Amino acid sequence: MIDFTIGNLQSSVLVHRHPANPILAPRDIPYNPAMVFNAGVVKYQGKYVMVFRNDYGDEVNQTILPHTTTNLGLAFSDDGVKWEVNPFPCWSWEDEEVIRVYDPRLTVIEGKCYMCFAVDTKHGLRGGIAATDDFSSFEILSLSVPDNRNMVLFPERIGGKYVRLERPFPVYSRHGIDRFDMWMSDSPDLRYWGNSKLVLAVEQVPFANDKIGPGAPPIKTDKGWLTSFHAVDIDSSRGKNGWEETWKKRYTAGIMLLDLVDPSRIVGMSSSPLLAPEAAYEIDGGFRNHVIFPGGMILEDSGEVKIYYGAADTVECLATADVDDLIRLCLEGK
Ligand code: BMA
Repeated sequence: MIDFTIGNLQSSVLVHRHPANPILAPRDIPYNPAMVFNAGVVKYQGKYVMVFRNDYGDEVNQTILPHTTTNLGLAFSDDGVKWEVNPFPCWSWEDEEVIRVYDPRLTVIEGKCYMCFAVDTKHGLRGGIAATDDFSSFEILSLSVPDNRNMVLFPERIGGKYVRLERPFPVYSRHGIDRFDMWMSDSPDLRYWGNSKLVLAVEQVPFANDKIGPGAPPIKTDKGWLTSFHAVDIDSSRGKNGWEETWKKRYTAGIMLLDLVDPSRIVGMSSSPLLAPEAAYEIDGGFRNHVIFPGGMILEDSGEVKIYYGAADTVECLATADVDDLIRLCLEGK
């Protein structure tokens, strides 16, 4: 039960929405799209590569909900802003047990590309990790037990181990309500995961009263691993706010710094959201308005950080910020 509401939230003045937003929308997709969002983005072999979530249905409009059928699409870019979409989806996993794969996150480690993803199965929600060379075939390396998702990989081994952030769904000890936190596990080979630790609890985030989860894969800075997360607050007075009958949640993006050597240790965190829903494409006309869901973060040589996020579960957007500003935000806690 939610015992307090969060109220009005604003984005940090240090982050800038790109004027080309939304940078990818259903109109850009050459096959059966309805909502194009929650993408993973990396720089790989000289190009920006995006794998995005495409939800589609037989009949899509604002009164008939999409049939939550999902595939993953692929797009390439030379500048990270203008995207060329491949003519076909790159992955939908056909298996008796699998309902759909969604919310991809990409990380390049030692020159190889890995994709974390969520899988709805008939027996629970699993977090997966796959390796790919060409974004058309994916070798599944590991699948968690239910319920876990929002996995992201760090872009290098730490202390010799691969490390991931993740978000399990602890129902029993959290009294069956959404009080979900961010965790971390490590692995010698990306297949076997253990040594799990709590990283950030939802009650440590002043702009969440519901749940949090990892956002984009962390980027390395000299002050720590710069890491985004999504934070959810519920206000039961919210009513219809999108295509569904009611949508009481709001998703914002937070930012924090994790220790370079022991990333389960938080070095600093901004006490306000980095991005809160404000732009028209975030608050109006979407499937679920007031949702910002970061899934990709790229540090450019210039110090610019590109932050890719799904908006309103309907389109994909880009915001930018200076890396030193983001570090300061975390260290000053504001
Ligand atoms: C979460 C996930 C995300 C989605 C968000 C808002 O639980 O399903 O894929 O963007 O809800 O609907």
